[in-house]
Amino acid sequence: MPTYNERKNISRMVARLDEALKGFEWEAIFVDDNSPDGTADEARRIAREDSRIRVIERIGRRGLASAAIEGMCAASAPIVAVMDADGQHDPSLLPQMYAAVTSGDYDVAYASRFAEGASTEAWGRPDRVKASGIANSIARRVTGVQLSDPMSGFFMLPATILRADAHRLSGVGFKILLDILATADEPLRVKELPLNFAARMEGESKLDRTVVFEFLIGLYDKWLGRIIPTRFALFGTVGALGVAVQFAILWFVLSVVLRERFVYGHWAVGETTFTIANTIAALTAMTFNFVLNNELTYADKRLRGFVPLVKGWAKFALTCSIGILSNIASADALKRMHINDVVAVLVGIVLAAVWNFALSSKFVWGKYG
Ligand SMILES: Nc1nc2c(ncn2[C@@H]2O[C@H](COP(=O)(O)OP(=O)(O)O)[C@@H](O)[C@H]2O)c(=O)[nH]1
Ligand SMILES: [Mg+2]
Repeated sequence: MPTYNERKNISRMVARLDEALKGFEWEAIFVDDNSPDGTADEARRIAREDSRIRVIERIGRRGLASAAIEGMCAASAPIVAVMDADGQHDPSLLPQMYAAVTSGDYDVAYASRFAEGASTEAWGRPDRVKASGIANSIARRVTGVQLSDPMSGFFMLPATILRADAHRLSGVGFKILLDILATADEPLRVKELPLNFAARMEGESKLDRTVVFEFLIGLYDKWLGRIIPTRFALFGTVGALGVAVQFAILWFVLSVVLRERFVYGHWAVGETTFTIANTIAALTAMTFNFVLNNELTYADKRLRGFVPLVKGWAKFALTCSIGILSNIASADALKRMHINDVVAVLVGIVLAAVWNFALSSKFVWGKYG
């Protein structure tokens, strides 16, 4: 069970598992991303009295998919399941799932919110029901996985199948079941069970805000992630937005604030004014890139708090300034070799992007950065 701020739900979850799994030998692993509400402490408190309960506490990491993968890999049981810790997934389906995956007829069993006999009424979130429906149909088209609810987060499979593919799972954004199904070389035989998807017991959804973004990232990762790594694609997209920001600020300062005319591709200003305006624009664009990368590209390693943010920004600025030098130097060199100016500039940009990405992912958002 991946958890983030589920403190109040842990003991209820354990009690419900105990009830649902009477007659089974089981272990439950909570994979907590250092939740500020003390979820891990609560789980450890229970674990001290019940050795079937274990806790993996990850520091400086975020992410539902990677938490699920790590939890499953840490299990010693031959059959593993993933479920939410907030009570939305009914544990009484676990024995049916177990029967399916041990029958020899199925490789995976999962609980569908949209199968015949399932319901999402108690969820109380028609907006999310609709969003999930749309996401599911896109996911089916892209991955070719034909299930009524490939985005389900409640499933069971033999640990051997999971371990065989674990190194190829993307672990970002995507719903993990879909990832497993899309990654497997041989199509997996899937048993679908109808789920009455409940409202969460306590606390609030973490996925409401990011669900669309995470979904798009997940699709990209499966689609083109092997050609251009997802994180680099995000970094590059943010960088391209930064270009637009720089131009917008430059235009704002020169045309709007200073009311300078723009004729034949030039602002009618002195060199110093232009340099100052462009410096302001470049610094703003860089700060914009830093903030966006911190929010999106490195959401799982996000820097928080005033001091870490200022330090991160300074390191990002240093990285980018070296990137700029290599950008200009390489373009100059190519130009001297009589390569087309536009190509020379583009090569410079790509080189700088790779440099900035490689350095800032270690130096700004890296663990020891
Ligand atoms: N470890 C970990 N668990 C998470 C994270 N985000 C969500 N979860 C857990 O994943 C489960 C599903 O998340 P939830 O917010 O309920 O999503 P929703 O059901 O789609 O609204 C819950 O048990 C969450 O506590 C995360 O970043 N890390
Ligand atoms: Mg939930």
